[in-house]
Formats: sequence, C-alpha cells, structure tokens
Amino acid sequence: MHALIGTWKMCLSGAKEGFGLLAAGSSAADAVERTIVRVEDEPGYTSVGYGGLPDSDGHVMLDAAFMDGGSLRMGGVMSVENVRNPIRLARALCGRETNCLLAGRGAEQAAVSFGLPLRDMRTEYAMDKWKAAVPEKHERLSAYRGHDTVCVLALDDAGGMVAGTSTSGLFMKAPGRVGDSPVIGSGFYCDARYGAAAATGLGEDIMRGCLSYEIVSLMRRGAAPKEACEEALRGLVARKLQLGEDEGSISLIALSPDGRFGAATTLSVFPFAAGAADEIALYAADGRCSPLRRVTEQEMEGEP
Ligand code: SD4
Repeated sequence: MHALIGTWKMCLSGAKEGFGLLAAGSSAADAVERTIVRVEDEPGYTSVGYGGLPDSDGHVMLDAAFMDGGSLRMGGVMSVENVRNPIRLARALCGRETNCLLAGRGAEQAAVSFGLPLRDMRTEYAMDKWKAAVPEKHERLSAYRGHDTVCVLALDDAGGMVAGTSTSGLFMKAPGRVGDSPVIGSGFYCDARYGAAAATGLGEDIMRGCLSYEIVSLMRRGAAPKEACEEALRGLVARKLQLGEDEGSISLIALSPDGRFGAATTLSVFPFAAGAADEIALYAADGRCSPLRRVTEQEMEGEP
C-alpha cells in the first residue's frame, strides 16, 4: 500500500509527481522531497521557498523539516536564507544523531557542505509587497489567505512513512521568528507504527497544543486519522475559547500506516491533495467536520 497527503491546492501537481514515484516503487522519503521541491521552486506560491514573502526586515527566511517514521529521526532548518530547497537540506540533516536541527548561518553553511544549491529567494513581486506593507498593520500576525505551509505525509509499499514541511512563515514576521513548521511534535510528527501528522496555520497556536504529536498519539490509541485530527483540534480550540480567544486558523492532516488519510480545520474550507493505492485527487475539509469531499480545482478557485 502507498499513500500521500499534502496541504493546500498548491501542492496538487507536485503531489501527483510524488504519488507517481510511490506507485513506481520509490520511497516515501523521495515522494515527500519531490512534492515539496515542486512547491518550493514555484515563484507564484508566496508562502514557500522561492517567492516566499519576507519578514519585516525584507529577508525571506525559511523553515523546513523532514522526519523518518521508521527511525524517529528528524532533520530541520529554521530562519535559513538563500537555500534554494530547504526541504532537501532538512532531509540531508535527518539521520544525524546530533546537530540535526540548524538555524540561520549554520544551516546555510550545512547547505554548502552538502553541495545544495543556493539562490536569492526574493522575487520582485515579494519585495514589492514588502515595500507596500505598513509594519503597524502586521503587528498582529495572521495566517492569511494564500500564506500557507506545504506539509506532506507519505507511505510507501515497504511500510516506510515520512513527514515533511516547508514554509517562509508569516509575511512581516519579526526577524528571527520561527513557527511550528520545523518544530517536532507541533508542525509535524511521524511514527511508522502509528501514523503521521502535520499542521498549517498560525504556528504560535499550533505549538500550544503540540498538535501533530497529539494526533499521532490518538492514532496510537486507535483513532482513525480524521477522528484524530478532529479531536486534537477540538481540544485546543475548546481551551482557546475558554480563555476568551477566537478559534484561530489551524488546519491538520494525518495518514495511517494502512493508507487512510484524514484532515480537520477551523476554516470554512481547507483544500488538500490526497491519494491511496491508485489515484490522487483534490479534497476539501471544512470547519464543521463534515465528511471529506472530493473537489475540483475550479471549485477551489481563489483558495490557496
Ligand atoms: C508558521 N505554520 O510559520 C506556519 C505558517 C502557515 O498557514 O502554515 N500558515 O506559523
């Protein structure tokens, strides 16, 4: 059995390639990397890799992570600049016993030592957006429409499971700000015995609930992927409401070792690509926990 799930409509074409690799017998690791590299290389996606929107200083600072569910090893980078494919760097760091999570300059040096390509990640469009931005308006950061992390979970025919994430974080974030995406247990988690999970949305909230670890724990205790996503989300949202906060902007995905996938969201619609066995397609979850429905790209026009 092989399966793959990835956040947002933007990953659909990459996910088709990743899924094709799985169908041809490749590893979950290769499928995750391929899917995410496709999103990172696309300048039109302003939330991931090349073309990502900058921080308040005008720097495009990237976070990424890669976790192997067989060994429970992870690699990650945070606040890295000028690395063309942060997910490839995260994967290269995965497997190290120490020094597997690197920030800033050290991460860039590691990219050079691995021979990974560097690139100026700023596009004219992103810098124009930054010049036009009013810093005060961005004091309260939000995971606004079109600013989303790519998270991919894959299962291969040999039972291997991998989780990967890549993001430029939030537009106009404070220099040095890191979200959930490279933080194990929050932005992603993968244990091939029980399943994999990942999150997108406001990282500061996602980290408060360690949501990805929570989902995998629920699957360990027998929950199906969709149920686990819904229960983890419900728990954090209930607490936020109790504290007088709004429910926030959080979307979650999960995959089980037998190829079932699930998702949950606080949004009115959360598109994602998913497939098991023979076909990959676009689906949507909604904030009312309705059954996941298959959708077309046209129906999701205007959604990230
Ligand atoms: C972050 N979780 O840096 C990321 C951003 C994101 O939808 O996923 N936005 O907090």
